[in-house]
Amino acid sequence: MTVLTVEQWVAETAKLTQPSEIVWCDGSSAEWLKLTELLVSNGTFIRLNPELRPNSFLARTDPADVARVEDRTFICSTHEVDAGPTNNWRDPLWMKNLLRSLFKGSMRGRTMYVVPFAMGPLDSPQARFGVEITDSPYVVLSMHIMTRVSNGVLEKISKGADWVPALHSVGAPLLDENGVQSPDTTWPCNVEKYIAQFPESNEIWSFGSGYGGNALLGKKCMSLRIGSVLGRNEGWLAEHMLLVKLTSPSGKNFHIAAAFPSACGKTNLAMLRPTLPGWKVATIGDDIAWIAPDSDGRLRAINPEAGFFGVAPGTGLKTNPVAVETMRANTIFTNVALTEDGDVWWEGLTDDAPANLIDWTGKAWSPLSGSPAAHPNSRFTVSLSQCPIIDPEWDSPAGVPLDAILFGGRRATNVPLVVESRDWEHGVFMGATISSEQTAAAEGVVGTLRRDPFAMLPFCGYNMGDYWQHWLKVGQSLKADDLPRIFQVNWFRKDANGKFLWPGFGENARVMEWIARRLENEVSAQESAIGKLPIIRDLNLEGLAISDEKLAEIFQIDKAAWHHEAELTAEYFAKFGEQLPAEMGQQLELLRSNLTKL
Ligand code: GTP
Ligand code: SPV
Ligand code: MN
Repeated sequence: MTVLTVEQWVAETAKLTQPSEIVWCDGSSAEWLKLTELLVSNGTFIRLNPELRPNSFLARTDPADVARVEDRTFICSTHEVDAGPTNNWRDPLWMKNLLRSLFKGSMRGRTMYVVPFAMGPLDSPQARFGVEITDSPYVVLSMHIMTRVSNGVLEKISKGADWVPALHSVGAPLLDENGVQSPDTTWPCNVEKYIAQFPESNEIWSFGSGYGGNALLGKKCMSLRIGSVLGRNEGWLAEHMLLVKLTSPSGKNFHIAAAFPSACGKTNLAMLRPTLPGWKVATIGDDIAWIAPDSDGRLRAINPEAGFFGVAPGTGLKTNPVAVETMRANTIFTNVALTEDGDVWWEGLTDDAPANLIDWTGKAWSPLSGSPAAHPNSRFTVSLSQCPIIDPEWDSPAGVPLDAILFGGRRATNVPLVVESRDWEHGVFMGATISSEQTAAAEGVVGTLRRDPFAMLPFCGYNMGDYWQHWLKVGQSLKADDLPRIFQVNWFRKDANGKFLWPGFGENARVMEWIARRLENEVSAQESAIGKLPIIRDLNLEGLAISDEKLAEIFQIDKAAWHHEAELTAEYFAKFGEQLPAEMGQQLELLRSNLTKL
């Protein structure tokens, strides 16, 4: 709950940050035109060839500002236990003092933009409002795409709606306190970075980075870190999940949400083009879902976002043709390579790189350069409305009823292609125990296995143990038959030579079909130590060249490896102390006793 009016907050912030100008944004196309022209003229944007990629731009960041900075992300609750063992905690007063000193004069010589935005359709009962103050026009344009920016938001706020003040500065003033000017760069940022959430006052302060989730504050900061706390207080769930409608050949619809860690396949599954005849997928969301019980006692979900901020590398006509079609125009590309004819390229867009590329750092590139042409976390930012398979209900204020929830990660070993939970509690255990190989979406060593419960490790705004408890509580408050069924999937299991066992992408439709048939009770499953596995003959493998040996390997449950996994889970759970729900301990005991029976 904010005590200040928007105007008061803006005035107070301007006094602190001392911008040369204040601009109130309305999300209009005139504003888009003006700011894109500004960024082209100051060199932050390169306008792409309008004949190949109309109204689209390439931005190259500072090489030290290319991903979310998890080490610099803080949950500032009064008590450390409320942030929990998986978050970086700082005392809110201490953090505010520090941030005030950093923000002091941080916008000198720059324009301060005030961006009112809605997460969710403006009139949805599930929508939430925010106002981002930023000194980055790149952020304003990205917010145009990713959220619903409009004056309607200010109207809602003036009529009493709650709102989240979200303050952002790249931390690179152009004038010092004596008015001495320093030259601007094409990607201003600061070596010192702070992404601070205040879950007790619903505030966000972000300093020093202009990139992605660090700077587009409606996304991870508000929709997940602050959102998860609002959800706990109010009885709903804010999740790092894609959302799709799957339609069977007979026309039956299934709404499915899936939580996979960053860069583990959400956008790809959200835009799945099934290889199975007759099956269809329609996209509703690719990164965030807000899920709440409705008056019929079912869980309904909305996608609070309005755009995609998708991983570019690996996105090509073979893997994700829908994404390629979506970004045909009106797209901001960040840190991809530039082609000779003024278009974009990245590893995986085509099999071979075009000649004479300029890499993401602005240097001439060839396949012999020894480094990728596009940064591994390079991204495209584009409106959901441009997706050729967007579901008409993506904008529905009431959201969609959920039939199934999937948990997944990037696991070279152990975790089978698909396994169904026995019940909600077991499903929560599956979510709580996800581990995944680290990707380039965050700073850190790519490839190391880390726990990423519910794919929310970097995004949960409170104690993860309490978050599991909240999930259990939501399940207990509804009838078991009305709850979505929970599955675990893994597209990334590898053979002894390090090659993926499963072809993935469009072929994941085969797993989705099995899930749909389970929801319809058309097929049975076999009980195993870790949950319900498919009976192989029930998987639709028509037209897929995969050997029986490979298939067996994809579903193999290695007793020793799982015993080890259970040991690691016990160690992990111990970190949560009293916050670990008893049910999670019981599920672990059940797993252990199942394993001894193998
Ligand atoms: P965030 O936007 O960071 O939250 O990522 P995301 O979960 O949406 O991941 P995305 O779909 O963008 O995929 C990330 C990377 O994984 C891309 O390089 C994809 O090509 C690759 N990928 C996605 N699905 C599959 C799959 O089924 N199999 C394999 N082998 N790779 C996949
Ligand atoms: C993720 O890292 O999960 C993303 C990209 O979706 S960012 O918006 O930077 O968080
Ligand atoms: Mn994400």
